[in-house]
Formats: sequence, C-alpha cells, structure tokens
Amino acid sequence: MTADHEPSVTPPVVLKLGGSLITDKNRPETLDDAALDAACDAVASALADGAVERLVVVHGGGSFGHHHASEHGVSTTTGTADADAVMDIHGAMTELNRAVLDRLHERAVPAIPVHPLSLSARPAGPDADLDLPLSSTATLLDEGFVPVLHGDGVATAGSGITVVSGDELVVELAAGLGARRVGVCSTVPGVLDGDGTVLTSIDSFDAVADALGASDATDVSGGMAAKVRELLALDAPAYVFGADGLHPFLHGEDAGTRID
Ligand code: IP8
Repeated sequence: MTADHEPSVTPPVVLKLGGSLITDKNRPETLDDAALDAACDAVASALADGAVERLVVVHGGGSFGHHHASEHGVSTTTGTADADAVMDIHGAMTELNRAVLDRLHERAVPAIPVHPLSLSARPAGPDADLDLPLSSTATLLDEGFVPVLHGDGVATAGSGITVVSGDELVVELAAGLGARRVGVCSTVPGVLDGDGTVLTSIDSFDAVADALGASDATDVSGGMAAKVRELLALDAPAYVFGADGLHPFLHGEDAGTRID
C-alpha cells in the first residue's frame, strides 16, 4: 500500500468459508489443513490476477466455535452470562481466525482480523436486526486490506452473550457494503433437492423448504435452511458451492446454486 492509494469504488465480494470446510467438524478444534490451504490458494490467486479487487472474508465456527457453544448450551437464541463460557467460545474462534489469517499472510494476502464480539450487538426483541457497525471493515477495504470476520459471541440485550453465525454476518456485510456478489463455500456442492441433486437456482424459500434438511453435525446456527433464508434476503446474487466452486465464483462465473 502507498500513501497515494486511491480507494476503489468497485463493490466488494463477500465470501464465507464454512466451518465445515476449513475444519474437521467431528473432531474438536481440528483444522482441515488441505481444504484451508486450497481455499487460501484460490483467494490469493483471485486477488493476484485482479479477478477480485475488494474482498471481505467471513469464516464459520466448525469444530472450534460450535463445539464450545454446544458444551455451554449457547446458541443464536440462548445466551450465557458466564464469562468463562464466552471466553471458551470466543477464544476458540480467535484461534481459528488466527489460523486463517496466517495462511492468507503466507500467500501475501493483506488479511486483517475483525472480531464481531468487540463490535456487534443484538438489540432486544425477536425481530431486531443484528447491529454490526461497518466503518472499520469499509475503511479496511478502502485501505487495501482484506477484512476477515468470523462467527462469534455477540452481546445480546436481555440474554448475555449469544452466538452470531457467519451467515448473519455475511448478510449484514453484503447489505451494508453493497456487495456485488456473495459466496458461501462449504463441503456440499450446492443446495441439494430431495434426490441429492444440486439446485441450479433458488428464488423462493417455499419452493425448496421441504428439500432442505438439518445439518448432520453439531451446528448451533441452523444449517442449510437458515442459510438459504438469509441469502434470499440479499439484493446481490449469492452462490452456495463446494470447494471446486471457489475458483469459478471468484472469477465471476456461476458456481453451485445461485440464490437471488
Ligand atoms: O459456523 C458460528 O458460526 P457459523 C460460530 O457460521 C460459533 O454458524 C461461535 C459457534
């Protein structure tokens, strides 16, 4: 970065790396080294070849956050007032975040952590939107960095600390930053119908509700149905894809299931 760096006006791409992709979700606090390396390779090459100018990365919890959240009985709707429980969950997520950052740095990606627990809040009321101030992330983008957020604990009016999922963060970031494309990369090749076939596109929740099952490992944030619901609410086209879809997605091509 130089002192005369001109902020770009190109809207950012928001990419979520699912916790199920980058960790071994069935073994506590274990990375999936090969998958994380491959994802970081794809991100680094898309930035290096100019396919993506401005990128925000969000990662999920996988066997880091979900394991601790589940042990302490904390979810997106059930909070805790126990500081030790919060530190277990947040500590595991910052450890995973550090691993993601390290691997991006090894590939010369200027990745900077943004920890939602320190920024964000859930106001009172069942329909209240997550409050995620975006000036830090927007300024990091303008300064040429790649902000890396993650599912985390979040201060919640009347409930102590609950979980904020990476998907909620993706929705807030995409809407608030005016993202041009949103990608959710996980271990499945897209959103599957009842026969296990990847749906090419989804434009209404009701049309696919029956086909969407629950996540099969510990996931306190709701699985695929919740993801689709949240992504449908966005203006920007969103894509759900597996590891093979990351390169095409970052290069502006369709990948997995398009949701809009
Ligand atoms: O894996 C949840 O994020 P997600 C993070 O995106 C924690 O649902 C703290 C369990």
